Amino acid sequence: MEFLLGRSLKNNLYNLELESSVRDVLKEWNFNLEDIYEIESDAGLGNGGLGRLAACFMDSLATLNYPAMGFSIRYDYGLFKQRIVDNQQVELPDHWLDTGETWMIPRSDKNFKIKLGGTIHEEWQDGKLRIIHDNATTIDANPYDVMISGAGSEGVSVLRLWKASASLDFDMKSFTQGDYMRAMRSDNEAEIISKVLYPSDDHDQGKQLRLSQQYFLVSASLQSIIKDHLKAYPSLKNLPDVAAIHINDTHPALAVPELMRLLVDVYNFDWDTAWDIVTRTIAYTNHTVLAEALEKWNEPLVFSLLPRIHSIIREINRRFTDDMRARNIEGSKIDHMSIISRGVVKMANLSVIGSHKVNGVSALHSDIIKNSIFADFNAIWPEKFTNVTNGIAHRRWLCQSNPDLTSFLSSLIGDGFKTDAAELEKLLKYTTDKTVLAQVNKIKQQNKYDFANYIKKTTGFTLNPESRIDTQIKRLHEYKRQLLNVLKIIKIYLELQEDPNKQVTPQTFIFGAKAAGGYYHAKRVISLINCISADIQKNPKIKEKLDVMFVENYNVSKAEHLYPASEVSEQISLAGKEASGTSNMKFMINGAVTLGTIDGANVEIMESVGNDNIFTFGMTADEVERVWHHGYYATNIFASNPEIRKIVDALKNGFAGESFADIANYLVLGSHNIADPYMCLADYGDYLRAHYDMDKAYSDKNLWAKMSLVNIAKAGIFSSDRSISDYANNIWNMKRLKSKKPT
Ligand code: DL6
Repeated sequence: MEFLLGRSLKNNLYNLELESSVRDVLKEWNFNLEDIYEIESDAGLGNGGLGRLAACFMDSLATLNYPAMGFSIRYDYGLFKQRIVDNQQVELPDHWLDTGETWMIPRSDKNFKIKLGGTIHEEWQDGKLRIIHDNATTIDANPYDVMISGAGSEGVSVLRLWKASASLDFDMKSFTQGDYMRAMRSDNEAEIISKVLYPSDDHDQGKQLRLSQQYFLVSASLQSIIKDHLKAYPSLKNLPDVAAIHINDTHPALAVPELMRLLVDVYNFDWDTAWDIVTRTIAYTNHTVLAEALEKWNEPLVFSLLPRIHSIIREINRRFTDDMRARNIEGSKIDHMSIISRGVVKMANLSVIGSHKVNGVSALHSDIIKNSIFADFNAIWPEKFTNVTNGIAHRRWLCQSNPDLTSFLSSLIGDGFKTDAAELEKLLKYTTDKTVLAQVNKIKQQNKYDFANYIKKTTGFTLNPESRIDTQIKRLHEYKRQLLNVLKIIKIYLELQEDPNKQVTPQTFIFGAKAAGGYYHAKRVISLINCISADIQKNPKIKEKLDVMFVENYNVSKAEHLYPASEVSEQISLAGKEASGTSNMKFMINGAVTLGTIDGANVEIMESVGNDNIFTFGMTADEVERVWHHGYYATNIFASNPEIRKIVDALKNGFAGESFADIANYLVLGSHNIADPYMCLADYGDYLRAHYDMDKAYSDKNLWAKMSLVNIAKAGIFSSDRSISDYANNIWNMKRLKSKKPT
């Protein structure tokens, strides 16, 4: 459902090795290529990490010559534009198609029809019992292809985006009967399906329109895959041998019953053969363990919107539960694993049952899904569960966005790391070379100056490039605990208010985050950050030592400016809750040092750089579970810690004239006396300890540069090239195409 592409011009010119020729030609016409880049709107067809991961994968698939297509929706409006007005988030529509349309090739030869609503019944036709779908609303799916070039390869990944329109047949019927209004209405009803991306991440929306979008996407995409397959092969029997369909979280989980429908109803396969084809073709990645993000649909809604799909899901579930009973599995476990129970359709269970492989996105997360949400499935099908740690397109996130660092690395170890990120390890031999370390610091310092200029030019905010840049950029969510970072900032702020001459490392805390429009708490944290920032601006003496900046409308393009300039990477989710995280990898490859919990891919970062080159703190995932079960008593921590009491009082008194008593209460009392479920106060003390350890290391420039270089050197395994090779080898059973290019 999501591909968070950002801009495409720079990526394509880079991958096609055209950047310098285009720059030269533009110069002749008095244009600057960088200015041209800035004109392009970000394609914000995704919310956050999940969508950006998919975009990175398209780049790696093309670069590694794996023939692949992505399918999504051509949302007229991508993720909303964020404005901060009176320190609060305001959501505005994102008209990305203004420039985004440039990249799309309409494929009017590949339209498909999708049926929603109506009723089904069986009818004998030519001696065969057929399913007849009556009174459905038919919608056309019109494809628009976006080509994503590979770097140094001939590969091109195709991203097919479906636009919904009223089916001509349907309109014409109404028109010819003189029912103009009805025809117009159907036009609008159809088009609304591809109108807007749901701006919610790690949270289930559960709206009818969202279910229509999901079915629209999977039905159009599967029809397209089948049509292409049947051009090359006489039957769909060999589909699993030559194709792999990967569902990115549960959003496209309807692919399981829809492929069954196409095989059984349209291509006349018997159930067992069809099920064998489906389960050998489809694989599923889980991207979250948060209960509120696991999609569930009310069965009556599925029945009324997708009557045939509903009957197929029921049959899949009947066969599955029969099988479980035959294996003598306990009733309560069967209920827990079943797809439909108590009037609810559980998309994660449908995805597990319909896939041959299920993976988590970091080693820790994959363990957690095996031992918690999918433990019962894992007991029956242990071979189904595996891990593929996430990765990032390092060419975009290092080579394109940090050119000075990249050319310095090339001067040390050659260009090989651009296509084989593992070669970054060659840098390890320079970790004691003082000249190299000094250059690492110098490049970071220059990037900080460039960033400060960019911020001044684009926002008017004055940022001290000599201060340490400490950054937390990701969606705003309670579990990611931007609030914990804010508590630390308030502590430093209170100390400086008490003693403005106190010696502290000058530091600028940067936040970039969008909150889902209806997520009250997250929006309050955004206001809090902005109010603290506004407060500090009024006090120039404090601003020299402590500053806070909120980057409005954080998106892929802004991220490309932020990573090269950042020195500290804040990765402070409650352990066990962040499936992987990918900003941690982008910071690392740009030489920032992680200050993080033992969560998601931070664990693998810690293992690869070693404990000396990362600052970790807080409860482990097991400890979190234990505390949660024994009861989390925030009031006790509050009562016994005067520092926390001061911070809570400061929240109540407020910043920039606004009280944050609601957040103070959330931390200590919570609603219904359940305080902050993400337990900020429990990790606060150790977070501060790690912060001061980091302060100490930062004061030694040579040591910090060494840590930075080790992080860069060890970032190779977090390239999405490695993730894609893992998927290809362990899940898709897929070979790279041979390049026709002479080597
Ligand atoms: O796997 C990509 C990304 C992870 O890095 C994040 O840790 C995880 O929170 C995110 N998951 C989602 C789930 N969304 N929904 N629904 O965005 O996936």
